[in-house]
Amino acid sequence: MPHEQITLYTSKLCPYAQRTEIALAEAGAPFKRYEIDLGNKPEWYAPKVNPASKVPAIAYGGPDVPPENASPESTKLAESLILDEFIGDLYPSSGIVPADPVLRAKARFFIEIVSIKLNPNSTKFLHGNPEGTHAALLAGVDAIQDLLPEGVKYAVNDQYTIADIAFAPFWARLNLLVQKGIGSYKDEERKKFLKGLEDPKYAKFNGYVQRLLARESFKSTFDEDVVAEAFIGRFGLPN
Ligand SMILES: N[C@@H](CCC(=O)N[C@@H](CS)C(=O)NCC(=O)O)C(=O)O
Repeated sequence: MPHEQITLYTSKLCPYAQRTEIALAEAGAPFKRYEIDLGNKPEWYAPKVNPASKVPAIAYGGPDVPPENASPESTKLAESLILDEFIGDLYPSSGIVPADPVLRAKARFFIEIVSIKLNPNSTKFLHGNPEGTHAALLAGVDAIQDLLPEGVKYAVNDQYTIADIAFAPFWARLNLLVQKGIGSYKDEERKKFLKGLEDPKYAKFNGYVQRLLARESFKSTFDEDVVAEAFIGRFGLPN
């Protein structure tokens, strides 16, 4: 299938945007990358690209124009999970959207659990919200580990899919910030979380996340220093 041009509007800081960058890397899709400064978004971005004014967004097709001047002839698409599936549909050989309906449903279910059971606890934890305890965060880890099949590499089987893509950027940021002590949590909570994760009962989860963070498409789209610096700006220097 011939592919039309893809322009990705993204930000190195944003876990949602990294999802789409990973999907494009997995697909080996050529694309133009445009970094949006989230603290000072260009005034053309909402009217010309994404009315919600968020990253990621894609301009697909249309003439080859500078990203600042997106053509009305290109299709504008947004929402990281939708973009990941779109890229998987354009590039089925990437395997990121499982062809098998059962595996596809499992991948989507995994994403749902990450969105409901882990990410909100992670945000609360980082912000020092009283509900964001180490125990709540570990309960999110439990929920994910329970979904991981035994003896396979990734969330649904040995194939790396949209499920893994959806989770990796969020885990990477939490892991980075907790390891570096960046966040509004109490240090005691941080230590309890890290100690809890060392429990051998999390061997399956820990093996899984190690594979996620070692994946080339993840590494090539994650700028640890930029992310850490931005969060220091938000939360202050580590204790
Ligand atoms: N549900 C959206 C969330 C995207 C999102 O919240 N992106 C943030 C950056 S991480 C953003 O662009 N924020 C800009 C703003 O809200 O003004 C997705 O999955 O793509």
